[in-house]
Amino acid sequence: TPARDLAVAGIRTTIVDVPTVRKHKLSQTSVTAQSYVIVQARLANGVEGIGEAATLGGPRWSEESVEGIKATIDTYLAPALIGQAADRFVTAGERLDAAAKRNNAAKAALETALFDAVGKTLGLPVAALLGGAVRTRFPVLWTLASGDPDQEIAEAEAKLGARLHRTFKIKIGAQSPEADLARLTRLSTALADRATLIVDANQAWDETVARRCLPRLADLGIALVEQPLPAWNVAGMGRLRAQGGLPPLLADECVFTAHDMMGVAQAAAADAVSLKLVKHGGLVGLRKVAAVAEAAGIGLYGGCLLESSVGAAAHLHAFAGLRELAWGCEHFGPQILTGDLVTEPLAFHDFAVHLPEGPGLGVTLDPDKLRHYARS
Ligand code: MUC
Ligand code: MG
Repeated sequence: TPARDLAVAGIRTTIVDVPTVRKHKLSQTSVTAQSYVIVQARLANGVEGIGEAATLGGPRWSEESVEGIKATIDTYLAPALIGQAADRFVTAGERLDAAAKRNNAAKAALETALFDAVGKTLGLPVAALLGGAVRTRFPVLWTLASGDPDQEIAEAEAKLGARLHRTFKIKIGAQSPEADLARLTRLSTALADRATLIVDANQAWDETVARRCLPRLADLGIALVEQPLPAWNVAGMGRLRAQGGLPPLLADECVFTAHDMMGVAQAAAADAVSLKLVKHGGLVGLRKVAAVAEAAGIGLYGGCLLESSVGAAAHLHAFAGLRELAWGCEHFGPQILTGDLVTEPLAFHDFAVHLPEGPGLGVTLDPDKLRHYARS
């Protein structure tokens, strides 16, 4: 087989469960292990590319679960790519969309594996395939989500001391707004002069609660509020922003597609958008959403779903070529896992996560670790 034969020859999917260092509590779910589907795509030239579909607490953050992702890839999506040229990313995306509606995390994992395989074949990083890297270091935040303020303050102190993180995202909405405000008051008193604090409500509040609580978050110096309202209530986010005197709002679950992004722009419903492969269906889709946001003057934030170094590397390659990434990124995922899936996990130092070097994603799947964390 010629070394440049980029036809997709085979696709393998593996469900893995990797325990986290502590319980991670969101408004709608809590996890003690992160579950992913790892995709291995083999080309006719023998090169293998990898990708990852992340979930958070089963089908509760979005509608996709690892069980559903694996079944959809094996039954519908992989057959649409077999025999196709791996470097025709847009055509591959079209074929995936024809084979299955939505299923964005599944599609993103497949497209990532194609990018990795093509990059490895050509000796180019994925960022180069996407137009070239503007940056190789990304300021990275840490999420405080145990729900116990004493533990959260101690955790933040340790991260500050180790020069790993100085922006913290606090997960709210699992308890009453009053209880969260008391917790945030404690955190901001302990940390505010040394750290930037943002919050993520994961859709927990309604418009009335948000109207009452957002000014108090502004008083506490909270720099950004992520998805305070349900994903459907884009108009409500627009009304909140029109009220003024509130922290900037970050759109997360309300923006999956470029069309969603356009709707948020038209409703003036967000100051920034969280970009994630699981929402946008791949690196090409992520860059499309980013382009719509840029056109509307909406800032870019490098979002995550607690990916391992595989999925995090894919995001960094997609973020690397953005002209502006005003809000930095949150790819702390590799650091919250008790183990990783690659031979050399992503590097974290000086308050940043660093773009791995080398062709493709720049990370190598460790077969022993894959076997170790694979669901039996
Ligand atoms: C989310 O909604 O942003 C990302 C970081 C984190 O702690 O939770 C996720 C999902
Ligand atoms: Mg969020």
